[in-house]
Amino acid sequence: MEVTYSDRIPNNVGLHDNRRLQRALEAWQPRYLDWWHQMGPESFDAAHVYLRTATDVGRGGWANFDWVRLPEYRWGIFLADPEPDRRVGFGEHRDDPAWQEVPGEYRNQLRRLIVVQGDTEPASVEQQRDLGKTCPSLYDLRNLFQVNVEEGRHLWAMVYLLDAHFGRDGREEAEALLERHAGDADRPRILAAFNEPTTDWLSFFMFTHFTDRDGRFQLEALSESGFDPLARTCQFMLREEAHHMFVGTTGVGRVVQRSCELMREGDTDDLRPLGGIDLHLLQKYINFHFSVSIDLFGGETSSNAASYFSSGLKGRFHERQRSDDHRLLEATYALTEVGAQGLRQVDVPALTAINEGLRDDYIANCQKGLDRWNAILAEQGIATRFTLPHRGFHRSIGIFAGHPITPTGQLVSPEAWAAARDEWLPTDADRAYVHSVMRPVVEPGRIAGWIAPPASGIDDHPVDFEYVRL
Ligand code: BYC
Repeated sequence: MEVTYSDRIPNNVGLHDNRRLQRALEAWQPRYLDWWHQMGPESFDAAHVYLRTATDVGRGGWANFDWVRLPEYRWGIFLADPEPDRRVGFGEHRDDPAWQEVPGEYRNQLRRLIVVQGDTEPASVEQQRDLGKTCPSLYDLRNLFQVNVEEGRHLWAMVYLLDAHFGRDGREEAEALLERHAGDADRPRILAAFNEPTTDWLSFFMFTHFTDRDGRFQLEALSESGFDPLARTCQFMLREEAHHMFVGTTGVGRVVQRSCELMREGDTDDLRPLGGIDLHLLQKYINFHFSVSIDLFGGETSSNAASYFSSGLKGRFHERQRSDDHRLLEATYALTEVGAQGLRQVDVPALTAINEGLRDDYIANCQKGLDRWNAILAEQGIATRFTLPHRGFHRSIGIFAGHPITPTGQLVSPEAWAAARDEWLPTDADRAYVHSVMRPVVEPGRIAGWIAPPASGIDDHPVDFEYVRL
């Protein structure tokens, strides 16, 4: 697919030959830029940021590094190259040619999936709007902006699908994506986790580790879609997404590293007098961000998810690499649910448990991050280990919602849960403390005292490179 980079909207979807679509997107572009000005990173419009920009989908083309002012970033529309003779990989239409146009009977479902996916992208930029003012280093500031501009591009990816394939209601949905806002009392974002503010950098690193990882797994499932333009869009988004999770996993890892150093230097677990973040506080942040993020997978059993799968719209993680019938006509799934005596397992049709299966794959992948953080603790000779809480802990969606389940998976009385809550989840005082150590550090090569420097810089530059020229 040829890339046109000189157009007002860089793209490899042949916009030039589709006047109607080009007009629709060019009409949306100034609204997007207004939204970016009002809701995107505050106070950094004039800064020159060392960013990567996609100019092509091929090797070498999608990561061009250069100095860019944020509002001048070239947000483009890029789909991964088509796969010749691609077929629907699962569900009732398995082995039919993949759809290039929206199948009429699935139009509403498909639009809903694209809108939910699209809604999260600008939401995260809104949530992170104020973070630049308290960056721990220029390296981190640059990474924040890289994540932000790419979430903006992912919004473009979904808006392209809406405009190209859903006519008038697609255009209306594209407008609405700029009208809902994270945490807005009247017009909030669709999914709950995208209405929580991200006001400190520890939350940002946790968010990019846990919540962006939900993004990865949802995009993986959508990249299996029988609707080929959606699959190809998501395939390309996934390349960019990897860096976002890298920012989170290494960011938390650097905090762990610094906390260990402070513990050894001060011979104490109490790091607050030293301006550090103690391990118990980190565990509380893990508990919070993990539980909020697993809510994003929806109900454990869901007729919506079953129908997305049967219709060929949204597959499972690595659908093509699985060796079953890809229809789930007979399969069952051992689901954990809440019984009168505690948690128990029941067999349910696997088709209804699609969300839970994706949540399983996600949880296994989250654990890898914890293993890395625990390896840092081990290297530093610290005996504490981080753990993921039980999937039933602190849930608001699905069968566990509102049940008093401890991080180790015990069903306890509501009173016992409430009494222990502050041991498990960040308190207002914890958050206030984290805020108090968030002071901006903007001299090249310098770093805040609560986090270790990164192991290496970006694009082969040293860590003390001036990644943002303020
Ligand atoms: N909060 O049938 P159910 C990302 C709603 S993140 C509020 O169990 P379903 C990113 C649900 O919408 C990835 N509401 O759910 C990360 C439904 O409402 P409707 C985003 C919720 O449909 C970081 C009702 O409850 N992409 O990319 O099986 C930075 C019944 O639910 C929640 C996607 O999510 C919730 N947590 O599954 C930037 C992929 N959960 O429709 C970006 C597309 C459920 O009856 N979305 N509800 O009014 C989907 O596949 C599905 O919509 C969901 C829900 C998996 C989210």
